[in-house]
Amino acid sequence: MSDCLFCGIAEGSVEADRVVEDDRLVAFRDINPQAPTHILVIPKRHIASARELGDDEGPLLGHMFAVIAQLAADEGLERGYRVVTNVGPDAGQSVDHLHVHLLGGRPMSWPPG
Ligand code: DGP
Repeated sequence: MSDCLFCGIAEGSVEADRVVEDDRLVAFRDINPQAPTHILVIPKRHIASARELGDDEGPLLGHMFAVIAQLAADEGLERGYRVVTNVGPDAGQSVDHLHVHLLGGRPMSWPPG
């Protein structure tokens, strides 16, 4: 989508601090980090949110989570990490392109705010 910020990052027309890229996804550091490690993992293909996911996206999601596990290892998050995807305004989704937050490097409380 031409007016989608994260499509711009996926295409390379918008700058980001990329940590991983392959044919299906890009991972980059969040511009407003909420933890010592705060990385966003996005599919290159435009998907508005997790609400739009179905069985066909199973392989893509498995790949995203495998990359997240590798990123967590690379970042030294042996004590654990949190994986979040916000869907819709009540959850605080501010960019309408599926993104999974990888947060770690500090203890986190539950429930989230
Ligand atoms: P969410 O609130 O779940 O939609 O998360 C969107 C995240 O995207 C938020 O944590 C800030 C981040 N973000 C927004 N614009 C940019 C940007 O231009 N570059 C980067 N690296 N992150 C961004």
